Amino acid sequence: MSHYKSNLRDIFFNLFELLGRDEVLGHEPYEEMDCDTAVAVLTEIEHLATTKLAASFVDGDRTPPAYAPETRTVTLPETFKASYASLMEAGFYNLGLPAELGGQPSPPSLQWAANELNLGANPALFMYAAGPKFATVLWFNGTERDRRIAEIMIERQWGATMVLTEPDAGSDVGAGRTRAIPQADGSWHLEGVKRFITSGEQDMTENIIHLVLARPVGVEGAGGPGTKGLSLFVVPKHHFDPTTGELTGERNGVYATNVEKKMGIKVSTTCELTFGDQEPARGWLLGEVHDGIAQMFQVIEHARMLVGTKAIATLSTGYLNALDYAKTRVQGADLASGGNPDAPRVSITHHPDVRRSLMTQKAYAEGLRSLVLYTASVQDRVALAAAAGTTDADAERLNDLLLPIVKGYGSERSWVVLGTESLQTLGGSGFLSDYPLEQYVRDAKIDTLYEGTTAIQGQDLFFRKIVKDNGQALTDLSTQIGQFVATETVRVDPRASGGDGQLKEERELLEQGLEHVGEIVATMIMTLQSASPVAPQGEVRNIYKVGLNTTRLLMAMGDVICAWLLLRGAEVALDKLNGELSAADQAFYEGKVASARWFARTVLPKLAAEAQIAEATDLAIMDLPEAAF
Ligand code: ST9
Repeated sequence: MSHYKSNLRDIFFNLFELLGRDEVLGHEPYEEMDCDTAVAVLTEIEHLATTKLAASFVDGDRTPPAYAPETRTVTLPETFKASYASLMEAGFYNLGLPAELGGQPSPPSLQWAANELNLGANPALFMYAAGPKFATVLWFNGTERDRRIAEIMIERQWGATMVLTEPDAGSDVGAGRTRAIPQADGSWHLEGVKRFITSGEQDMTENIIHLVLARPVGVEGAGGPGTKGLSLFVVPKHHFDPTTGELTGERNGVYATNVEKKMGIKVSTTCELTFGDQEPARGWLLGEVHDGIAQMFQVIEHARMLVGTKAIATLSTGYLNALDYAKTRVQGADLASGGNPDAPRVSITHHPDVRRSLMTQKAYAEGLRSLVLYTASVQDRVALAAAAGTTDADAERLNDLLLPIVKGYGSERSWVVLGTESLQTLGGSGFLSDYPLEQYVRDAKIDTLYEGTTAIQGQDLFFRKIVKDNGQALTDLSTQIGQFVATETVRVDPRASGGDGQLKEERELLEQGLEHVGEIVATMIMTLQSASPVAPQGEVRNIYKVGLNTTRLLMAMGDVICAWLLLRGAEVALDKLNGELSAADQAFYEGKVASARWFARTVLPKLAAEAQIAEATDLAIMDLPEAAF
């Protein structure tokens, strides 16, 4: 039986009922991808994910890749290779490719819906399969030669990697020391050691194209300190003919010199790559010498969305596994049976604390899915504008604002809820490898770490996406949420007891939550201004108070956005509940209303405390001697 429990129903709800993707699907430039086709594609991917892709999920964990130091090669488990072959044969990677590269143009919202299914079933598999998507970086940034290489990468299904991190340059990418030395033939020789390179070595593809950040040396005006001195190089594992793609039989001097042993996602190789310690590691510059970090951020932005999607996909299957278990696990009597030892034993879904836990899981899984697909729908606007030869600056800005929240908030909430609620629902059995929960928890922890830790996401959100943006995207988003709060509705929930049936209390909670986020932002902005040396009584150390609150703001904003999207979904559901429904739809929509209410009532009230804490932040822990920790 598959470990992977998908939630296609909720994906369809988000795409078609909440986010109105029928306005995009079937219309230029996606004429051939109408709603029916999109549903068929997602249904097929869901089947593939649940069967062939999920099939090697456990084996990939229990039989991790074997690294042979003498040959510097890796052998992946055969079951995993079989899943990989199925994924590539199915060819759905073409959804994310431009038509010129043989792609089937489709909006980002459909791509991310599909990605959730693949990432939930077998995340490592999907990351190994990113070669065609990586090829688009060469296609959009390169010369004719690079564009031909992009075609070859797709035709021959080569693997690809993003190579930034070094032993002493993790979050601080600008500290990287890998050097690139220009050669007379126009190529470059790379020298240095990179670390934590996902998919850096494997035995499933004929070749691997590494996209490597390195610092040019000996070139006037290039290679200065920090991230701006980095350039991006295309470094193949094996040399090849750049017109035909045929391998020349010559090995390039980039080798996996170690493969890390890890807590989770073990089948995904995490490599140390050494450049130029044997034969020269030859690479070719992509674009101009000063473009490196901006080009790499094209990859990073995509990968941050991917990591957030991976996290929520895992939470969703974690919740559905926990739910299945809870429905069949009989334990204890109903709490209302008054301690009668003869009272019948009941399934644990009868117990209040289990219900609390299940609803918490459901609300976060659904709220985070809406966050991912809402962000993807903003990316649809960006893509539509690009296809029309224009730009949608508002959408670009909003997408930028949302990305650290998808990645940082999505991964933190998913991992915590998986560990504290989903695994916990199974009691002691959750700790056993008989069930997928313990692997989910181990596999999902990485999501808060790679592609920029949560701390980096919080800083990115505040300093780059709010302050540097002059608060424009934040204002746009707050306005949207404020308009929702202010909208009078006539929706009546036939099942509401006590309330007025119009989500009135929940709207008020959302309004208050939004105000509290506004208070946190205002506190941080004022503190930032007071840290300016040119401000009257400016105290530069006040910047620490801002730094003490960036993660708080990230999480608070995530809570408010999820609540808003869940409540929007609840309104749609209430509309549906006033009509004729099948039993399955009735239950589905009731569940949507319930999870939105639960989230609003149990999560949003905590934001008042967060705002108070932000306002009361002082420098006490910054003044504390290190020895006192
Ligand atoms: C890793 C791998 O962890 C994990 C899993 C991999 C999964 C693989 C599968 C992926 C598939 C991907 C397919 C690709 C397809 C793509 C298709 C697209 C065509 N947004 O603030 P400054 C830029 S890998 C955009 O001064 P510092 C910007 O150019 C390791 N751009 O930074 C800026 O210049 P300007 C992951 C941004 O203080 C310039 O950087 N490692 C953004 O010099 C300098 O900015 C990390 O993620 C942004 N948000 O450096 C590193 N931010 O200002 C984490 C910066 O002129 N560390 N730029 O525009 C950081 O992010 C740091 O904040 C830092 C700081 C390095 C940026």
